[in-house]
Amino acid sequence: MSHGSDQPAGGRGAVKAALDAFSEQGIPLKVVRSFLKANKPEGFDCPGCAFPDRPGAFGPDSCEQGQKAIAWEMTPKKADAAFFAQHTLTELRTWSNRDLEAAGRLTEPLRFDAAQDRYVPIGWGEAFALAAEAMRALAPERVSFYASGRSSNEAAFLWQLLARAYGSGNLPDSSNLCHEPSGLALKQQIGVGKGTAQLDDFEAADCILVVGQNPATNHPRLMGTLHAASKRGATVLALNPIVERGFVNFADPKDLGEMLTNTGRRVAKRVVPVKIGGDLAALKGVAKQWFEWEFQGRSVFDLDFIHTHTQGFDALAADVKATPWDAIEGQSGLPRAAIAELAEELARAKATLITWCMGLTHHEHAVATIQMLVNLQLLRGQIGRPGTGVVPVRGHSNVQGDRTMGCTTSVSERWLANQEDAFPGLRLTRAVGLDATATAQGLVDGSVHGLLSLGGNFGVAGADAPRVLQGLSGTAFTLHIATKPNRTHLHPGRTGLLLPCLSRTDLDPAGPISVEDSMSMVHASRGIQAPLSPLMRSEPAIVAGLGAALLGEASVRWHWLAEDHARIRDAIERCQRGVFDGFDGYNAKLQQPGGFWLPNAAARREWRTASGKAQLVPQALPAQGAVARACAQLPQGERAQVLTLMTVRSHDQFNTTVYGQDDRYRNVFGTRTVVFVNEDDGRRLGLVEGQRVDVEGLPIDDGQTRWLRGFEVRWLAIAPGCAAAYFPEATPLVPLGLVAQGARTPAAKALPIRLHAASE
Ligand SMILES: Nc1nc2c(c(=O)[nH]1)N[C@H]1C(S)=C(S)[C@@H](COP(=O)(O)OP(=O)(O)OC[C@H]3O[C@@H](n4cnc5c(=O)[nH]c(N)nc54)[C@H](O)[C@@H]3O)O[C@H]1N2
Ligand SMILES: Nc1nc2c(c(=O)[nH]1)N[C@H]1C(S)=C(S)[C@@H](COP(=O)(O)OP(=O)(O)OC[C@H]3O[C@@H](n4cnc5c(=O)[nH]c(N)nc54)[C@H](O)[C@@H]3O)O[C@H]1N2
Ligand SMILES: [Mo]
Repeated sequence: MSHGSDQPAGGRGAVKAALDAFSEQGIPLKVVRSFLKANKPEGFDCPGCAFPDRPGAFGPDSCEQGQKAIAWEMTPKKADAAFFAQHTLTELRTWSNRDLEAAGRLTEPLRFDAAQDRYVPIGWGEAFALAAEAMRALAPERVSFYASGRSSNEAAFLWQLLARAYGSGNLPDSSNLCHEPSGLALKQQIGVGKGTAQLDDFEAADCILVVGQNPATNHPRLMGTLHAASKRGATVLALNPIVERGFVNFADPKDLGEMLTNTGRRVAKRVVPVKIGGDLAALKGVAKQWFEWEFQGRSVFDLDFIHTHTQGFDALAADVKATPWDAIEGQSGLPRAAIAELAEELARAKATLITWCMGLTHHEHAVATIQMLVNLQLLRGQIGRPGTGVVPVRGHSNVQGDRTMGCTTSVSERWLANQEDAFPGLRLTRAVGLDATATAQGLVDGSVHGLLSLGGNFGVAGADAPRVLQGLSGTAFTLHIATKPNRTHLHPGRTGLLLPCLSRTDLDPAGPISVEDSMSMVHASRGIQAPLSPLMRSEPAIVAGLGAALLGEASVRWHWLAEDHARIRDAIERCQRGVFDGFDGYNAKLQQPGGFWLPNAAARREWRTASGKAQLVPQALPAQGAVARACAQLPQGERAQVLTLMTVRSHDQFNTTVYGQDDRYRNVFGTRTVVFVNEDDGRRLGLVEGQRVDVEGLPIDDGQTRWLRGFEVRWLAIAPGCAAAYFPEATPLVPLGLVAQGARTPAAKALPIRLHAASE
């Protein structure tokens, strides 16, 4: 094999993969230079992820997955009326996720024709009139407005305005499926639901702990930052059931020496192989070790900080003390010595950053785990100083901005009142509506009658995909604003519209849009390529067209606003007063290279919590997780067969957009229907590598067994008892009711499974 397991993550392989993506899409090399504009002040915001830019950096401050996203967006291929005339929806439903999106960009508005079982062309005016008619026939509280995190602040602002003015508070978003637990945990503890660090902090930290995250695959720009940190002598640590290759062998595509020799270096000093779902125990173990050292006279805590800035120390101390080591070892899967080593590394550091991603949030006890992680930072005063902080690394490039713009079920009264003042005569509903899980449940039980989506692939991205898709087909109304066809679009309601929008790379006559990254930097983004068809419209223009048709222009001058994005920003500035700081002079500040930072009170050690202090919160170890509950239903003798499965990503996909079938970093080529297990577990269970198996998802609470058929077994360096398969292929295993407590994010990373020799 040319791509052996000794190849570094990143490096030449990453550059080649990115270039291949452009040539596969038939994009000439001169256009490839356009990606040099990605994440530059004069260019477009990379649609790849939400990790911030290095201001003023020279060269392609982008990465393999960003470049793939750009190549797929800039493709000359069209999924136009001719394409849809050739294929019925019944036929398209047999296509793979990859083939659907590989069909190309949507270029004209389409309407579902049930008699033909096809999408057929419709004019924009007619489409808006049809939508307005369908929506007027529905009760607004039965209609949901989903937002995936790729859109702009401007589109997101109009989206939530439209939903609430129509009378629906149902604003599910991809954050419900993603970092919801992080926002919730942080808001309660430090008063703001966002990360506290900035990019400079990565240069000042002497220790960076990366928890439940695979940055080589999913945030290559963070990987470059970690690589640089380790090179200057900072300690990088990972807590992860998989020894992901990027941690142990990574070559930075921007490091000429490493590129010439194609050699990587070890980035993480330690990869601590915690059991899936065992992080709360592991982090609590670190706290317990620190308390023991303090008790023995070694100074680990920042007592001044604890005294001045926190509340809850005694309760946390009592809780940690009462938690026995054997419970910590059992749940984390880590021997005490490994926990002590981690505790030692962190205790030694003067400035520690902790980042995390889906490995923490996709669990029933996600909020508790994140709070334990924040407890660790608070105990040592590691928030609000250079080189310190808590960093939930967001996924979608503007998912944080969507939230700031009010695309969420519950917002402040001030935000709503400001909008009513800004648009005289406007009335917005105060209803706290349905989130993503509630919307999916409503689609399954028939209580949600309409779904509109601003991007995303709602039917596939949530839990229990087959049932949700079936529910969508039974609705009265669906409307999707999208760049590419996907599976959700193939399940239209009785009235079904599919509307093609411009993307980040497309030139937009209404001027630049703006986005907010994971570290609260708001900056402008301008497209560079003429749209593939004059019939494509910007997202704000589509939302405005819908608003005008449904609600008229008396209060909100929808069309006037959408003609110039600066007008929408003026409205946002006005509505943000007293809501989120930092939007004064929005249009002017957007001209600054790199944009502007939305101040974060916690980063200044101002705690906007009820007590005015940062909260140390005791967290009991989870008593009966999903795997334990499922095992309890099995005869004693069969319990040892059960593995805990997590759904993960490869570098050859962006969520449900599958670019290709390879995962170089896990030695998988040409397939995605694989299930990874530890070799010892595999042999114990009588499996051989390469064998075909059926994956049995054990019933959790709802009595339903779920199956994946014909998956291939692969060995991987993964903690004992753990297994992994790719999202979205393994999504049918995720039960709709299994969610993070409090946040209701699907718990897609701790599924009890058994493997059986394939039935056919
Ligand atoms: N190439 C690419 N980039 C992406 C995306 C993509 O699909 N493709 N998606 C974007 C989005 S929306 C997001 S949210 C991010 C996702 O970024 P990640 O969170 O890095 O994505 P996942 O592949 O879901 O990775 C989960 C990681 O957590 C680990 N993990 C799973 N369960 C546990 C656990 O219980 N404990 C611990 N400690 N670790 C665990 C897995 O081993 C894996 O390394 O990436 C963004 N960037
Ligand atoms: N089992 C399992 N399920 C998961 C996860 C997991 O790890 N495991 N991860 C979860 C996470 S973290 C997330 S964020 C969600 C993601 O859920 P979503 O955001 O709903 O899904 P995506 O796959 O990102 O959406 C892709 C679609 O967005 C559209 N699109 C792309 N760019 C644009 C644009 O610029 N504008 C518009 N209007 N449309 C655009 C295209 O039509 C494309 O088909 O999935 C979640 N689901
Ligand atoms: Mo995400």
